[in-house]
Amino acid sequence: SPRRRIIRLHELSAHGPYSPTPWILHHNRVYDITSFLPLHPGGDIILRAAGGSIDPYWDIFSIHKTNGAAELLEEYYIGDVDERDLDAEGKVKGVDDPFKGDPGRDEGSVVLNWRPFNAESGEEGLRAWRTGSGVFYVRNHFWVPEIRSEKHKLVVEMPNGGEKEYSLEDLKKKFKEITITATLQCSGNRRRHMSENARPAAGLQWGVGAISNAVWTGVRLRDVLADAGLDVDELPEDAKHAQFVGAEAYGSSIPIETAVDKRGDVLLAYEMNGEPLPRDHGFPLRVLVPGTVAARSVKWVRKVVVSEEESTSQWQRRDYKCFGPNVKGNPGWDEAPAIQEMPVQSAITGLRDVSRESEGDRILRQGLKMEENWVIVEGYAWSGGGRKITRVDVSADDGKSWHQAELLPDESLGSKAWSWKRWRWVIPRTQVRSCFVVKAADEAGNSQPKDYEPYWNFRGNLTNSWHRVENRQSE
Ligand code: MTE
Ligand code: MO
Repeated sequence: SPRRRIIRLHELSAHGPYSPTPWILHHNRVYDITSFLPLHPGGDIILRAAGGSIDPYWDIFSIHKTNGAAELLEEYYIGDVDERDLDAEGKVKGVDDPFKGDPGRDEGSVVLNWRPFNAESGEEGLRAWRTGSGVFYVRNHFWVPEIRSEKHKLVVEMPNGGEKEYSLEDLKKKFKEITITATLQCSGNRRRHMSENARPAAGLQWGVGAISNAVWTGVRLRDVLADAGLDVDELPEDAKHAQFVGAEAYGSSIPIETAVDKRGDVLLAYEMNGEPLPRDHGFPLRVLVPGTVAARSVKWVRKVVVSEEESTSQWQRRDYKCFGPNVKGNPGWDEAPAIQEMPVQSAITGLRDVSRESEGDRILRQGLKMEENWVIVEGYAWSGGGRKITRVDVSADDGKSWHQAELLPDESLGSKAWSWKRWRWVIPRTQVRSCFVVKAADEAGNSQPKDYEPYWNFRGNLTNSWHRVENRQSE
């Protein structure tokens, strides 16, 4: 059995993320993970715990509690924490809480998880074309990094290894400021509908609210890459991807063509809805890739790498991929492409009954017959790649007959249709038969599938089958 050493906490903390011999703590036991590092399936992220306890991180990456990680660690055991560093209950003193610096949150969003924070825009939030920052959905994989904007540096690395550094001031001074409106949608939006209508799919069970629309201001990534030395019009052979590295542990990449597209509007954004980015949305700087799955819009971005390879992060190589409905467990990860542009999507976000009594309603003033009761059905429609929504088909009899919803005017900005379309349908109560259904079409003629099962995938990504809502009369 291994020789047992007694180790002080200050000794442990000297073996932190930058030490050539990183150690970690699990309960009261210390492990030297130097030789384990290249074997860790999750890569370098384990170093975040180096010099301290791994336990709060296993609370986040809960797979470690069931996959035998603790037994595996035993091979690297070197000793126990000195009793002087234990509290009265025998627990190690001052174990770090990774979430202790997270910001306070507005009420109004629908919280799925607190640590890390994941919340949908609630029904109120989803009603407006421009989502208020406080109710814009949040998808954090980790804690929210604490960054001083005046200290923040963005490093841009070229394929030959050359680097250039920009402060926020540099970015604002040097490059033309751009403002666009764009919808962000998580690849898991509406996953719950897939779980309910087909089979349970792994991941956060989002309803219709893992999508929101805001105004974004920043500078073009294209301009910054050009300044850092990339020939953006005559791309060199070894420039195939733009990788983004977040200040916590997250990262992903997009094809370089998307990054330098003149009409692609890919931004390094520092403002949301006319204010500095809120901390949950990437303060002080995030990537904004309109028309592309939101997983590529890396928050708290600290590095951009132009490379021949995609990001090696699990969010590029694993999680955000789609497979056939027969595939489970151990798919050919590398054969499936990372999700980039998104398919056409729509959903019902509100059902309201209006009657003679609801006099103030604009709809009634527009000349609907006062004798009847009406149902207002409303929602969003959006497509990836900047493809315009051309039609929203709605039904009040579970898809037997269809009508055209009204596409509402809005103030979208940018080179393409990056923002969702709000739509509305007003139908007499007496004509409502069974389920309300919505499906949309985009300018490429893409539409949404009817059923869920043929599109079920075990990660529950890209759910876009017809959204059905039970006919219920509101009180
Ligand atoms: N960037 C970092 N650094 N960390 C993250 O956890 N989550 C990604 C993306 N960028 C994430 C990130 C995912 S999966 C989504 S859906 C969007 O951010 C969510 O952006 P939002 O929280 O501003 O709505
Ligand atoms: Mo996401």
